[in-house]
Amino acid sequence: MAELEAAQLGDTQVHTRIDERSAAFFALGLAKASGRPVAIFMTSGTAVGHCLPAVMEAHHSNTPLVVVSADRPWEMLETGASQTTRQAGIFGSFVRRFVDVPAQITDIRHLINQVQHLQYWWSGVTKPGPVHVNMAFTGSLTPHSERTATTGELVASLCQQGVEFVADRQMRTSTFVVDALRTVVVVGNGEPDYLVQTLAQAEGYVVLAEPGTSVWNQGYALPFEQQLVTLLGAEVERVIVYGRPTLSRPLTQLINDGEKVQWVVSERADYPQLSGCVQRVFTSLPVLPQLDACVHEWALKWHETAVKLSESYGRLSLADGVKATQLLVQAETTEVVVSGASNPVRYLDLIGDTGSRGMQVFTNRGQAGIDGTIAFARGVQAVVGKRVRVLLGDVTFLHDASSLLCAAGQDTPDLDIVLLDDCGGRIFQSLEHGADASVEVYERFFAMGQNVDYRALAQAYGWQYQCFTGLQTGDSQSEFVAALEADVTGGRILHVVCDHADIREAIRDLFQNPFSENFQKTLRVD
Ligand SMILES: Cc1ncc(C[n+]2csc(CCOP(=O)(O)OP(=O)(O)O)c2C)c(N)n1
Repeated sequence: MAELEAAQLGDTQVHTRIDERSAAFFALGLAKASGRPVAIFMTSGTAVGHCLPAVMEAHHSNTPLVVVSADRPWEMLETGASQTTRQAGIFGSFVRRFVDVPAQITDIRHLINQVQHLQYWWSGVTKPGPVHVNMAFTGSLTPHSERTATTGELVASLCQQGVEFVADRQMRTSTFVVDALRTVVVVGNGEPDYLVQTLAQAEGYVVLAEPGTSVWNQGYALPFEQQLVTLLGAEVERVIVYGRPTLSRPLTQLINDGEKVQWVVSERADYPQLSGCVQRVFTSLPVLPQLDACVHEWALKWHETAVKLSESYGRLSLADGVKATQLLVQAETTEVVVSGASNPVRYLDLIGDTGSRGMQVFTNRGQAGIDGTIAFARGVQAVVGKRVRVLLGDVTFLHDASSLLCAAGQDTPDLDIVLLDDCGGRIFQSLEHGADASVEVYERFFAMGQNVDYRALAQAYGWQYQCFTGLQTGDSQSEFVAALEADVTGGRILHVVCDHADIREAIRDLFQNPFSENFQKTLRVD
């Protein structure tokens, strides 16, 4: 119990028992009678197993029980070390959530963040239930060991409600006053259905959204979200997150910045927050505060910067893949786009067309996998019944090439597969991997470019095929645009050969301040 003694317990009471089964049922009684969560702490081994009956009861009766079990570090498991067994997941589906805490924690905020996510289960916004936290320890847990301090943090964060969870019924009674916080709304995939209507009525808010969200598709978001956050993010005072943004580092940093007021709108326990700095989680759409006129003015600056970026990008030498994406989006004939993961969806984001033409973009951002993209697009095409354009990298294409298959006697679908062929996975080239690995290591283990005759492959599956090289030249661009505008039926593979040598620099150029002299110098003079 040393950790409990060390913790900031507030008005939390501590009881002791010698039998874990009895302790767990005692805790259950406390929790049921008080309606408040009760934590039970025990050593490793069979001690944990003794909690199962009480956990089962807590599950079926929606009682907030928090089982905190001590464990040995992973290297001692399954080695014959004393008092070790398989504690991970021991309660199976009887707990709402299981957290396995390693012996070494590099940043205590991560532990606090996990506890804050657990608090969802006893916040009152959903049916409560038991959770299990399994904590590994190296050495003995003495009153003054380093790990005791960590456990103290765990206990302290269990004792405080770090996040305010706001449910629908609470919202109706609470009225927001006008406030003057410079606010950015960030929308990721999995956003609520009626968000567009909410944002249509919200004035003075800067709205940023990832491609594929309803807000992006319907043109409600500012273009160039990554660039804008990089340039102006420091001025933001409040962030409101809808859905699960996953696409870019600037946005990830913004929504995890503890210096800003952070609100999340999510009905899920795994609401997006990595660093434990969220203050409020709304489990249904909140009525947004009205913003003071000075905030409206501040938001105008974001709009002006977006316009400036848009003007400048028309004159910037874009990398082949980015250029192809831009031409694809600008083509009047592009109505529905399926974007593969990796760079293509980021190119869509970077080039800044927010789909104001009503272009519809579909992405699979739930897991951001590169798998199944062609099959997925065929599914989308079968529903929308018009030509669908798929934007994907070569590895993504090859991963799912077998989905080009059509049954005997069946026509290929009305699908344009725009294959950005930069000979392998190039996303890592613009990240640390690219900077750290030698060219040989990068090509072999990260890029993994394959030797493929795409023309022959297209022919084998009965798809039409066109190849475009040197997209930097006007001729090649016109050829590509002509292909996009052609009146055709059936499936086509539009193979764009991309030069990837300077991709890192080309992407970095997109992040310059459009008002700076330096940036102006990088523009093409027509
Ligand atoms: C199923 C699956 N396997 C592996 C990954 C990891 N991964 C992310 S991006 C990427 C490379 C994709 O290469 P490519 O399709 O050529 O696109 P590029 O990076 O060149 O834009 C890989 C392997 C993943 N996201 N999904």
